[in-house]
Amino acid sequence: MKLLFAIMSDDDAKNVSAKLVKHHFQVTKLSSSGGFLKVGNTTLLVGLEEDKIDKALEIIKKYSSKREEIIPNDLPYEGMDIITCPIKVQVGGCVVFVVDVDRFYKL
Ligand code: 2BA
Repeated sequence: MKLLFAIMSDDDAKNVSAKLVKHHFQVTKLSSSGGFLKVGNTTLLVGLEEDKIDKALEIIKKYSSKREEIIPNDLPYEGMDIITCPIKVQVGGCVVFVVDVDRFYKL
């Protein structure tokens, strides 16, 4: 058995967790925060058999990898109405550790 730790943004974690559960993975969500930025993130724990790792990684990658999104950006100009100027921002990104599980009990 393996244990997968996946650290990602809170927003992506909601989606990833729902998709993993839909594919019959068991998931535990932990509230965490990065030591460097000190910003909140989410760590998902997934206990799974080795032959399911690729499927879990595929789902995690699909819903949390780094991507660009266009967001509206309101620019107030003096004497004019607010102008909405969309900008590209980078969102998402996930760090994954896969470790061996020595023993697994449900007591
Ligand atoms: P990432 O490397 O994508 O890491 C995102 C978050 O994943 C980290 O948040 C941390 O919560 C976790 N993480 C990454 N690698 C880890 C590891 N080896 N062990 C345990 N947890 C790990 P933050 O610590 O807030 O870091 C946010 C971003 O700041 C990092 O993005 C990286 O681009 C940068 N960074 C982190 N530590 C740095 C450092 N010492 N010097 C320069 N940049 C750093």
